[in-house]
Formats: sequence, structure tokens, C-alpha cells
Amino acid sequence: MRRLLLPVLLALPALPAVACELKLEDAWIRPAPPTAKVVAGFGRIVNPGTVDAELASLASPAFGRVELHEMKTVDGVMQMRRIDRVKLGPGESIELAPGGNHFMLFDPVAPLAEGDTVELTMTLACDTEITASLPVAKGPMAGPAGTHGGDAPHRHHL
Ligand SMILES: [Cu+2]
Repeated sequence: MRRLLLPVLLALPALPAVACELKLEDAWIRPAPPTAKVVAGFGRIVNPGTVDAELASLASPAFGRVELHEMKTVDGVMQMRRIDRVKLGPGESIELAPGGNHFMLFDPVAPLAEGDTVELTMTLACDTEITASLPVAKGPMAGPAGTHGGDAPHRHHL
């Protein structure tokens, strides 16, 4: 009987040594005219883990290129600049909202309409990929008490 215990114990700690993760909350993409070459997306990037997590790159099958931008006032003029990397400690988050930080999605593969859903993949420096579904909508999908609905980010393990 005792021999049965060992395999069970060994199977439990199956987590990878590096468990960095980020999640995307209340994310949405602003509707734009069908001819738009650039679209903006918003939401909140949160580090729910216990170790630092660094966002290394963004990609979406619906766009040619995705960047993270920040708004900065330079000589009294609002400008947007690309943020190359974002590092979040455990529990930290970065807010993306109109007028501030945002996802900049370039060269849509096809015109997007309100109600569409776009997949966005965040690749972390620790080689983890997190893919979230973003609705094309006029704002965050605000349900009662901010429900997460059915579009909670799901992870792909490499
Ligand atoms: Cu921008």
C-alpha cells in the first residue's frame, strides 16, 4: 500500500519553476471607421502572480502590429510614445484608458465592427504567452458589479 503514495506526491508539484504571469482585465477595442489603419485598445494589465512579470511583446491575428503606447506632455503638447517593455511586480497593474496608456493596433487584417472580438496575445519575458479576447465596443463590457463575463483571459502553455 505504501508504494502507491509516492507517485501521487511526485505528481502534485507540476508547476514550472518560473511562474510569471500577467492578465488583462476589462479590455476593449474602440470601434473605428472601416478605413482606419490604426485602432486603440484599453484595459488593465495586472500581475496576479508572486514574481515580477515583464511584458515583452504584443501580437494579434487581426492586426499587422500591436504596440503599447503612453501619452506624455512634451513642451505642452500631448504626444504618444511606444513603451518597449513593462515590468510589473506582484500585485502591480498598469491602466490603459482613453487619454492615457493604450494598445495601438496597426493595419487591421479586416475591418472591425462593434460586437466583433479580437484576440490579443501578450508574450512575457519569461516565455509565457497569455491570450485574451477583446470585444470591439464603446467601453469596457461593464456588467453588474463588473462581472468578468465569459471572456476571461486564457493561457497557452509553451
Ligand atoms: Cu498610440
